[in-house]
Parts: sequence; C-alpha cells; structure tokens
Amino acid sequence: MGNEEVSSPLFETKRAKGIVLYRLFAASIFVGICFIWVYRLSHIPKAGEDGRFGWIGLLGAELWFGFYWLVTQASRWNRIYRHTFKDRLSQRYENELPGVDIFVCTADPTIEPPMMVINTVLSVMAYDYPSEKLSVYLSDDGGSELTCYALLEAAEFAKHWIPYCKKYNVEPRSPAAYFASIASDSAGDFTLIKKLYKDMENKIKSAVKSGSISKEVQSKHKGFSQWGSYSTRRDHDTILQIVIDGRDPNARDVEGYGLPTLVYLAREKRPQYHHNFKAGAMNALIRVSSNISNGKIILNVDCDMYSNNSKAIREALCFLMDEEKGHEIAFVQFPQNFENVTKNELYSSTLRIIFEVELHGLDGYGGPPYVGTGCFHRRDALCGRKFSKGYKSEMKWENRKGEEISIPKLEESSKSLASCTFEESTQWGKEMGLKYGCPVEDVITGLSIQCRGWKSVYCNPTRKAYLGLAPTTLPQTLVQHKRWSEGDLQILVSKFRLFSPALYGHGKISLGLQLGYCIYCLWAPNCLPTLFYSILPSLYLLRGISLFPQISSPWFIPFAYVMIAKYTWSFGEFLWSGGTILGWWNDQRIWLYKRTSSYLFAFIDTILYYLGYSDSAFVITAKVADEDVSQRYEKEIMEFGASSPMFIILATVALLNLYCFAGFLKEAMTGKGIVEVYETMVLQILLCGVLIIINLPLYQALFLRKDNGKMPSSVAFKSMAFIAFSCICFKFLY
Ligand SMILES: *[C@@H]1O[C@H](CO)[C@@H](O)[C@H](O)[C@H]1NC(C)=O
Ligand SMILES: CC(=O)N[C@H]1CO[C@H](CO)[C@@H](O)[C@@H]1O
Repeated sequence: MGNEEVSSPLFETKRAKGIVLYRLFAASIFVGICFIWVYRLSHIPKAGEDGRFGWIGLLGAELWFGFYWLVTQASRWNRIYRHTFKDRLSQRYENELPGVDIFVCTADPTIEPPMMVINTVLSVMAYDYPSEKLSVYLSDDGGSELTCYALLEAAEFAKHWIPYCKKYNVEPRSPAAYFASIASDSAGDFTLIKKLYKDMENKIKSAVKSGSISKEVQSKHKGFSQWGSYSTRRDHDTILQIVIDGRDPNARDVEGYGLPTLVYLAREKRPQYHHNFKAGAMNALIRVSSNISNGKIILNVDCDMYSNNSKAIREALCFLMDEEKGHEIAFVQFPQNFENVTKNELYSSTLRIIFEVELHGLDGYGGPPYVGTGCFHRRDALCGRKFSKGYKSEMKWENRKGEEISIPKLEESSKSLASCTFEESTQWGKEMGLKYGCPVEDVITGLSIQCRGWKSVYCNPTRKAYLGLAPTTLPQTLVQHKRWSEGDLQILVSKFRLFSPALYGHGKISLGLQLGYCIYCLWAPNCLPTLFYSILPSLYLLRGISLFPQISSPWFIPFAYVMIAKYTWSFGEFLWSGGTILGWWNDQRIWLYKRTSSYLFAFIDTILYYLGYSDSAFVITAKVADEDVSQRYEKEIMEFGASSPMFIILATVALLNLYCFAGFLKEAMTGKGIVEVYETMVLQILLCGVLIIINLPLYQALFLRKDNGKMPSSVAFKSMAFIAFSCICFKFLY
C-alpha cells in the first residue's frame, strides 16, 4: 500500500453549485421583506379607523414570517454534498471492518405485522458485509409470541436467502420487495427461493390469523416457555432469545458460510415503571448488545424501513473510518424514503424538501439531526462519550471467539440488562443512550451528542438506502406532524430548555446549526400567523376594507416581488428534487393544513403541558390500511373519514373563505363595480381565491362525495355554526 493511497480520503465533500447566486437572491428577498415591514409599520390605521385590528394582526404575522424565513435560510445558505469511495474502504480495511449491531424496533404486532418486521430483519441480515461481524437485534415492545415465532421462521429462511442474495447480487434484499419487483423468472434457484418464502409466509400468516402458536411449534422451541410469566404486554419478565449465535461453528447457511447473530428481545415491562417508549427500548438494546456482540457501530431502523441498498454499511463506514476526519463523526444519518407514496404525494409525506435540500444545508453547519431511523452511530458517542481532540477510537474488529460462554449463560446475563430496575439511579436516559421524556427522543439525543463536541454527517446516495411506509390518510399525517412539531417545540421551551439549541447549544454548536434546529423547533408557533393570514384578509375583503397596498402604489412592488420570488423558488426547488407539478401543489395544501391544525394543537398542548395540565400521548401511526382506504389512496383521493377536531378547523377556514369570496362578489357586482375594487384589493382577492382553489378537495369531501372517506357531516355543521358565530362577533366589532 503506497503512502498516496493512505492519504486519499474515504469521502469527499462538495459545496452546492450556484451558492453565491442563491445568497444574492435570498438577500434580495430579505430587502423585499424589510420594505413590507416598513410599509406595515408606517401605515398603521389610526385608532377608530377601519381595519386597525386587522392591520396590527397582519403586522405581527409578517414580522413572524420574515423572522422565520431568516431562520430557514440556515438550511440553504451553506449546502454540501458528500460522496464516498467504497473501493478504497475495502482495499484498506476489508479484513478489519468493525462489528455492526443492527437494532430493529417494533411495538405492536397488529399495527406492524410480523411479516413486515421480518422482511426488514432479513434485508439487514443480508447486507453486503462479513456475516460474522453483523448482529441483528429485534426489540419487540409488543412482547408478542407471534413476532418471536416469525423471527424463528425468518432465521430458517435466512439460511437460504443470504447465500442466494450474495450469489445473484440481489437488490433489494427485503424478500417481499424483491419478489414484487421481479416478474416471474422461472430459473431454478428463483423458483425454489420463492417457494420457501411463500411457505414461510403461509406459516406465519396462519399463526397470525389463529392468534397463537401451535403446541407443536412451542415444544420445538424452548424459548416460548418464557411466555409463562407473561400476563399482559405491559406486565412481563424480560424475554430474550439468541436465535442465531454467530460464533457458533454450527450456525451455517446452506452453502456452509457463517450467519449473522440474531436476537429477539422483549424487555421487562411492569405497570409501575415507565417504559419510555422507543427510547427505553433502544437503551435496553444498547446494553444487551454490548454483552452479546458489542459492535463498535450501531445502526437502528424502524421495523417498516427495509434496506434498499446492500452497501449502506460500507457507505457509512467511509465516513466513520476516514483517517483524517472520521474520528470526529458520531453518527451518519441517511434520509427516510418511502415506498408507499403515490406519484403526486397527496399528503406530501416524502418530506422531499427536508431530505433533499434542508439536511444538506444543516450538514454544512456541523451535521444533520438524528431522525430516529436509518442512522449509524458510533457506540461510544451514543453512550455519552464526550469528543476530545486526541480521541482515536479503535474501530478494528476484535475476534470474540476466545470467550467461551455458553448461550444459556449469555442469555441469562443479558436478561438482567433489560430489566425495569436496571436504569434506576444510573445515567441511562439522561447522559447515556437515548434521552427520555421527549416525544422526539431522537432529535434531542442527536442534539446532545453534537453538543458534546461531535459532528454528524448526512449521507444521501442516489439509490435510497431505506424505504418505509408513509401515512396514507389525512388524519394519520396530521397526527404525525402534531407529535413532531410538539416534540420539537418542547426541545426549545418546556423542561428541556436547557438543551434547546438557543441556550444549551450556544457556544457548543455553530450558530448555523442552532438556527437549523430552530427551523423545526419553531414549526408549531407558525400556526397563529398562518391562521391570521388565512382568515383576516378574507373577512376584511367581505367588509370592503383594504389591508394591502393598491396595485398602483410603489409599496405593491415588495409584496409582489417577495411572493413571486419565494413561490417560484419553492416550485423550482421541488421539481429539481424530483417532485411533480401537482406534487408541489399538494405540498402547499398540506403545508396549510399542517400549520392550521397539527401545529395549532401542538402549540396549545405544549402550553398546557408547560402549565402542568395534559400529558402528551405517543400515538403510533397505523401501517396497514383497509382495502377501501388503500384504493382511494392509490387514486389520490384525500381521506378524511373520522370526525377529528382538526378537521373542524380546516373546514372552518375553507368555508369562511368561500363565504367571504361569494359575499364579496355579490357586493362588487351590485355596488362599486369590479374594476375599482380590483384596483384596491387585488392581493386580498388573490389570497382568498388561492385559499379556495387549494381547498377544492375539502369542499368536495364536505358536499359532493358519498364514499366512506368523505368529511363527516357533523364536521360541516360544527364549522358552519362556528362561522356564523364568528361573523356575528366580527360584525359586532365594527
Ligand atoms: C431501490 O433499489 C432498487 C434496486 O434494487 C432501485 O432500482 C430503486 O431505484 C431503489 N429505490 C429508490 C427509491 O432509490
Ligand atoms: C400498507 C399500505 O398501505 N400498503 C400499500 C402501499 O402502496 C401499495 C401500492 O402503492 C399498496 O398496494 C399497498 O397496499
């Protein structure tokens, strides 16, 4: 190996193209925003004049929007892209690659069916990586015999599947995704492997259907006796089973090669101990895995996120093992991508702009946040180690063959690590492992790692590494965003304020990264300005009071410029990152819906929580949808269905705008004449009109649709009553 080779890095970093142009463009928008502020401040109607209240409201909203826009620049100002050299990695380190422990977390066998879970498990067991260095841990917070049984069956199937993948270089390595992507190839091996898969699927599905494991199977696997102590999913001993022991010379696949270690864990649950959701499960896995395989690198994936790129571990190691910069990197985050999205992303659930644009921007300032799945951690850093300049971690593989501990002993000693009492008076959940007590445990954990001096890296190769399931109904989408925005806001305010990027992060992470975190931490407060902007101008339109400059006034220019520039940019950015035109339009609709419902509830809940009233509940979003719902989803018909309080707000805003626009038209036709009104109120007309067009699917769901996904009529009644009431109040005010 020449010196030159050693000094060539394992990855390179490139600045985004045209960054200077973007900065000029952004500066010009900022100038426009300043003009808008000046206009608002210098033209406030005097007390007693029409529109004073609305004017001051819009002033507040515009101050906020301008400020928030400035914050969001942190994600665009300094975007970078990374590229890895995997061939250099294998040239230099192929025989010394570190052990990798992979954690898959599942929580409920009905919401997350065992077949889905084991497809994820199989896809990561089949990584293009030395098998003896891989260990896969399944944490089952549902404590379900069915999931455990599915895992046992998967272990048998893996003996055929892994050599098959390696022999034919199969991609993707989730069997379900692979078989769905291949038409019907009748080559010998293919038919055999497909038959084995179908057999396994039938066995698991019939077990799931009957809801229990047959006596015969139970007697074959002694592991099931552990369910003896099981009373409910919230009250049972630790159940742990080493399904495959990678060190056992008898654990071989059908070709005679070694297999990855595979472990099933349902940590102890007791009603009197808080289980701390996924963070608790992850921490139990960190400890248990340290006793069994102790891989230097930890990957965690959600149970619906199968690996779509068998080289992902190697991608991540190019960062973590780089001789020059690797030692300061604590984690490598991959984007979340989704298999289940329709062409035009009805619910905008791909989070396209976040993953294709914004995280590249945060990467430029010290690293993306940890988003809870598809992330490779350095074990030391995750366990609370502080970064220090001279630190060089020894990544190289240590063979553990010498330690002869029998499996039952190893299982026994590992079990105690997953007990409820283990964490009492320890730093787990505080300084060690994932943090407890926040709905977005991942983001706050990543932030505290960065505050300990580490960097992180965003790795977004063209072939996506992890594909999951996105929510397929509007309520699911809104609930998910409520939880995220609420958790992120808590990072900024309530009892975590010490860890907020604004205070705790100060001086520990760069200002750019602090602002970057604030983009998400400030999601929720956007609700009030957005509600203001989507209601007040329309109400004033109905009353014939202008709140914006006339079309002939020079003050009109900054308004027009900021709107056109901002939306043209957003449109271009969306298309550039792979979206469709209609997809962008849908994205705007969801943007509005999120801000006026999810964020509002998150905001109110956070305030209540802060005052000590409510306890935020963690809701899992369902991963399986019924036939009817799936069909509408595929046709991109919006799914309302349930009568949620969030919908009352959406319907109220939509109907109010319709009412105001109709009233205004009637007035304009009969009264002043449309041209004159147009001259003075063009922006209000435009705003109200756009709000109506964007809400078309909602009117349809309220009045025209007959299927089960329509808006329940109770929502329509409630929101109309609400509108009547507010219109009366508004009349009263004037
Ligand atoms: C997933 O992997 C397949 C190859 O197996 C590739 O064709 C496809 O583009 C990948 N999906 C994404 C979203 O990148
Ligand atoms: C769970 C779920 O909703 N799966 C759906 C994902 O999307 C495909 C097609 O787009 C459907 O066939 C699945 O039912």
